[in-house]
Amino acid sequence: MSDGRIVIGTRRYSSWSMRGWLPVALAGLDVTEVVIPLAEGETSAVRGQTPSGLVPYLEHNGARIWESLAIIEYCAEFDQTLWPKKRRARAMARAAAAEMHAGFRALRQAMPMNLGRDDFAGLGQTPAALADIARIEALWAEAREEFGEDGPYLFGERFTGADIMFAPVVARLLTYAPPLSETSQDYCRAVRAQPQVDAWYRAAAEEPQAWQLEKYESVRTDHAATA
Ligand SMILES: N[C@@H](CCC(=O)N[C@@H](CS)C(=O)NCC(=O)O)C(=O)O
Repeated sequence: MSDGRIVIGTRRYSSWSMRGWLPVALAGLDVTEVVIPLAEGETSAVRGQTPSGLVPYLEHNGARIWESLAIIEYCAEFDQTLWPKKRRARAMARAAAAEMHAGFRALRQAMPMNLGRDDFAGLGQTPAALADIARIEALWAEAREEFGEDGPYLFGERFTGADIMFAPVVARLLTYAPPLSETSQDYCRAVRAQPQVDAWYRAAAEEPQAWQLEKYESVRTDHAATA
């Protein structure tokens, strides 16, 4: 018998689920996975199934944790490498993760996560989304410059809570392909190749076609990049 369960939505689309599932996988918690396919329109398939009516949601040995960032913090109690060892780096990693959790709404709206499309390149580039991307690139460059010397991730060798929070952003940047610096492109490649991220992509590719939703498969083309 497992120690609990992690409730997630459709992997292809659910960026917050990815942020909750990755730390559980990295910390090696023994929980059963429950996938609730997200629904079309305004209907919620999740309401009533978790305390907040949202995914991800973790139950583990009697602890009940909703909110992806709280799940990362919970998992970091079992795997302390989920935050950098040095206090200054840990402070920045937490600030970066919190900034992601609270913001970048324009990017999230213009470029919804879709792990299965290779024909969205150039779409979604609203001025506000590009401004979010500029801030994200500045933050990534600062972390890489100051703390990233011993590995490919934001704080070096270990894939931390900050990388977890940005993994679905990386997924969006790979799908929508806005212009990025070399540093950002290298970082995106490293995150995509990270074993647990790759496992998430592979499981997403196995999801039934019936789970695909029009609202995420049709992206507004009026914000396509001009040549
Ligand atoms: N702040 C929450 C956001 C969770 C969230 O918005 N999850 C979305 C899926 S990505 C959801 O459950 N939506 C309900 C639905 O689509 O029915 C967190 O960090 O976990």
